[in-house]
Amino acid sequence: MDTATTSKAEIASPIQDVDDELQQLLQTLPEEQGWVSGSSLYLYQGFWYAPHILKHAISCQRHFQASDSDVIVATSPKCGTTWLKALTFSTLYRNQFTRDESPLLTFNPHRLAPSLEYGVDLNNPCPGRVYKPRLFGTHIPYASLPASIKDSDCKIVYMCRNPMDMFISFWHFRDMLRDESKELLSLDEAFDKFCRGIYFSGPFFEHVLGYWKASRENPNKILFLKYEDLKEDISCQLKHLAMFLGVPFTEDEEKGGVVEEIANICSFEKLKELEVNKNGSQNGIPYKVFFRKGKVWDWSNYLTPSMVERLEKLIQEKLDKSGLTFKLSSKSSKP
Ligand code: PAP
Repeated sequence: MDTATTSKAEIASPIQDVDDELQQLLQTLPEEQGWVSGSSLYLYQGFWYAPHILKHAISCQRHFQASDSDVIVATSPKCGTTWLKALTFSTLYRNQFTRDESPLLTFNPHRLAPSLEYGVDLNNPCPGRVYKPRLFGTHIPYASLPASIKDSDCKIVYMCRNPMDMFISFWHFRDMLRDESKELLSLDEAFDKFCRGIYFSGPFFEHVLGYWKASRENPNKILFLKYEDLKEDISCQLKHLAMFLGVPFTEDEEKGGVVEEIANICSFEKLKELEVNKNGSQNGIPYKVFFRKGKVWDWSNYLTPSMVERLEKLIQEKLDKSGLTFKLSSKSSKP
């Protein structure tokens, strides 16, 4: 893999046309109150968006041109996006820097694998240099991805997480980001909205199933990963990821501990303690909010038995016959 310097001739994301239409479009879309007072969500193509994200998502749908070599890290929010970006970046470009010079030590993973629907500058996606192949992130559901992503040979790595932990992570995330003058829905109220699919990027099951089905139809294009599996055996999952990306670890690399080095530098404990992630920020979002606990099954500290029952029923109903299961505790694999 080579690197190239920034070329201004590459496509920019022309947001102006969408800006002009957005207000009119919003008036035609179903609207719901978000989880924080004063915020609104709009239903576009079956999924809920905040207006500023919808604007970029539509622009991306219209203008983003994927290359066959691109890699897209796709997730539903709070399913391990930051972790997967770090792992994919470190695996793809591992021969371009030594471990102690890794850009991850000075840049948050969201800077190194910018998200399409947050207004990425395609002329200058990464700090300092353009890595090839290009690496982007997205929360856009499979059905709404730009046609060029679906039609090209670019690869998609999707990661999901059990919906109970995802919900708890998201509720805390909204709390950490909230302006002090705004109120967050109670856990009960937010849970009800979550179960009805109303949060940015929801509904959860439709998001996950869109990528799940696509990955079953085209396993060479879409790799489907689960947060819990990475927690259980990161080395095995990293090797799988590298193989899928077409950059398998060599025998020498495996013997030399490269897999473990990457797992280590991308670990929650390591990333959380870096200066950039403790004190840095991007677009007004402090990076520290992306590193809360990094644990599996934290939901058991928050959800009541009736909440668990409601979500378990939903899991069963939505995933029935899909072949997709979630590990909800150290013992179970549901449905
Ligand atoms: P995003 O989709 O908004 O980018 P994302 O990175 O998916 O967010 O969510 C953060 C969650 O991933 C947090 O989970 P928690 O609230 O349950 O703690 C965060 O702690 C966890 N996380 C971040 N980095 C890592 C990592 N390196 N390893 C494991 N989990 C991580």
